[in-house]
Amino acid sequence: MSFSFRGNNPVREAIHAVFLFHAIEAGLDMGIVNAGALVVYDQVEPELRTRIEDVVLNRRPDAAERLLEIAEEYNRTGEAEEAAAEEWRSLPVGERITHALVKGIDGHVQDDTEELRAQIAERGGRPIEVIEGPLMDGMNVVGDLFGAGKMFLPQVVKSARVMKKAVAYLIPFIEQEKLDNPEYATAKETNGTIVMATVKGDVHDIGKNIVGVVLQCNNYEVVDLGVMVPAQKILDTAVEIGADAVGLSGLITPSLDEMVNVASEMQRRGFEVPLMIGGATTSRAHTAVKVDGKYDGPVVWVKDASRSVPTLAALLSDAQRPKLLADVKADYDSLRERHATKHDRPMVTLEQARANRTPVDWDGYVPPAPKQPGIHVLDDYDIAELRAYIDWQPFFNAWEMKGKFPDILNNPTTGETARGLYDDAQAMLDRIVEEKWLTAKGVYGFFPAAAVGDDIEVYTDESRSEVLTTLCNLRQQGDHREGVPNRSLGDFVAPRGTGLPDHVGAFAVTAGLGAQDRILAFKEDADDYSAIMLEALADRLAEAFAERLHQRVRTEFWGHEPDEQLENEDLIAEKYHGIRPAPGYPACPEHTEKRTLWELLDVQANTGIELTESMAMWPGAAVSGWYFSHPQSQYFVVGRLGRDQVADYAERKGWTLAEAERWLSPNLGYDPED
Ligand code: B12
Repeated sequence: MSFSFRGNNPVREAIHAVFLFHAIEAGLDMGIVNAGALVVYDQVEPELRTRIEDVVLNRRPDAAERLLEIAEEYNRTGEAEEAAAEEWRSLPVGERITHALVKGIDGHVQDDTEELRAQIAERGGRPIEVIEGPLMDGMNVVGDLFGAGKMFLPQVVKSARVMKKAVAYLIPFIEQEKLDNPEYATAKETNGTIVMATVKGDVHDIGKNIVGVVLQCNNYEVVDLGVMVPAQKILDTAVEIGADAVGLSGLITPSLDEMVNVASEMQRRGFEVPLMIGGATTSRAHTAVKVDGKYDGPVVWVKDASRSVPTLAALLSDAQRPKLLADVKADYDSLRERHATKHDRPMVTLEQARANRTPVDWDGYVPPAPKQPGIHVLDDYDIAELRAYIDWQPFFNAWEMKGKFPDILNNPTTGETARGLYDDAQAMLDRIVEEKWLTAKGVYGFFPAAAVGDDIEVYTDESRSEVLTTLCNLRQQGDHREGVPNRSLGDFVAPRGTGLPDHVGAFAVTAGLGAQDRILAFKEDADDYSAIMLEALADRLAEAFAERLHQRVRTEFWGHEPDEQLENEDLIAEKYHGIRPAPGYPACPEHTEKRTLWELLDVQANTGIELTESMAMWPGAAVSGWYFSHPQSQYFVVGRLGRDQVADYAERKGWTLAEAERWLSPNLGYDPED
């Protein structure tokens, strides 16, 4: 039997909820339902629920007729609600604009802006008044609600889209007015101007973009220079436009040094404006210990988009600045003090750590031979397949939506926004797949290998007589309690001395090819919401690609777990044997190992993914790493390193000690200057 209900129909949602409830009761897999469209079973009105259950559970012969009967009534209610939803269209135009801004509705924005502009022009007013009046009033409401935690980031970004579209519509009129009346060519009134950039060598964009939109919503002028921006360009631009602040972003640890460099350059060039630091890899502690001392002007680490507005507002306000800076100074002083004692925590020598390696019994172990030895390219991988492997939790995190997925969809406070966001993501994914917005490419390979000390030798062929390359690994040096090993990735490959024919794998994948042009097009169309959404989805698909590929590696390509059968939740929970640590992640924090990986798999030629000088991958939506098949292999945190290991590592990499200390700086367990 089939029913057809229009649009986002309440009856259809209720049927979904009731059906799902009984399907789960019956032990059916949940993955088939679009959770974004769900209402909760308990919330379905009892009479409607009974009639749906009559159909779903086949309880009475006239069940279908009775459901259709009640559905008619609900449809009428739905229509009344829709009519009410459109009622705001009869408000005066100024109020309509405020309503559209607060609700993030961009469908009528051009018509309404034009109507208001014409009205204002008729009484001799100027187009800028549309911005300074109703648009700013609306954005102030948005800013206040966001600041008070009553509005959530996705809604704010949608509001910004309405604002930007209205402003984009007005710009030609404002420009024309300036030509007609040169005395009007004065600067726009804003709360201040900030130059923002992701530092040289880093490609991370999404966090900075979110912050940019939120600041713009609060009437700050944001000059966003994009990604991989050298210090000189950031600072030249700041001088050129008379910026009131500079904001830096970064995703990976090598960017931390570049931020220190920008701060030093600001000092050298005599800047005084505040420097704001943000991005996944940054921290209060790093800002306090490494950046703050390099620049005499204010240096403030900002946790997230919601903190960016009050922080910038305080930095630019003569009344609030002294207190903010005093608080920051007290906080940074205590962080520096704590950092100074950090090195006092006990560590063992490299020799002791090596003696406490992961106990693996190689006797009788039979290393699994790869089913597909050598290098394999995955050109244009099916994104429709990857979609099912998406881990949605980080997607909601990126949009600052707190709570666990999928519960977040039914959260009483945030559920509505979360569902809207999820529906928008699904709709965009449909288009990504159908219209081929993105191309996913990958390369993977398996190589004969053996552990030699902490490192892993990779051989040219199965004769294992010639070393092709060496993967350098670090080892934990914390003083662990009895029975807890000091691990290194090298522990998970059979040592050369065992003579066992073990292997190691490598991969690099991207789902970001083609993303940039479309992201730019969205930005040009004043649609940051879709631009950020696409970036977030490309990142999710890259991660899903890594997950799916690893699954196929375990079950087919290397084939060490041929019988594994896991659902997506189990994959996310890593309930399988074997690991895929990525250079930069805590078990292998040293980023230059990506160079070795690039050479081994000829990544650039095979996939188009490039490595920047800071070892970031471009396109940004990319993941690369190693495969280990041993059932005891596990993720761990290398943590702090002693001078002995850093010196040893420098020798193995053919580096000077200073070079090693630079690349390992976030992990140093000592101060190189001591
Ligand atoms: C999602 C994610 C990814 C995604 C997307 C990355 C991308 N293109 O941006 C994917 C899966 C592709 C990925 C890949 C990698 N990742 Co990653 N990733 C993450 C994760 C889980 C979340 C980062 C994120 O996007 N957060 C959401 C955004 C919105 O938040 P945000 O960037 O922090 O921005 C907010 C604030 O920081 C602040 N902010 C940001 N910028 C600015 C600027 C200013 C001026 C201000 C005021 C505020 C501000 O406001 C923002 C909004 O609230 C983090 C771990 C974590 N929990 O942070 C690891 C993490 C960042 N990744 C890491 C690593 C190592 C990698 C890889 C190198 C791994 C690899 N070998 O493949 C690659 C590198 C990718 C590349 N292109 O080079 C490390 C980085 C640390 C390090 N050792 O270098 C982390 C910290 C994980 C870890 N614990 O080791 N990653």
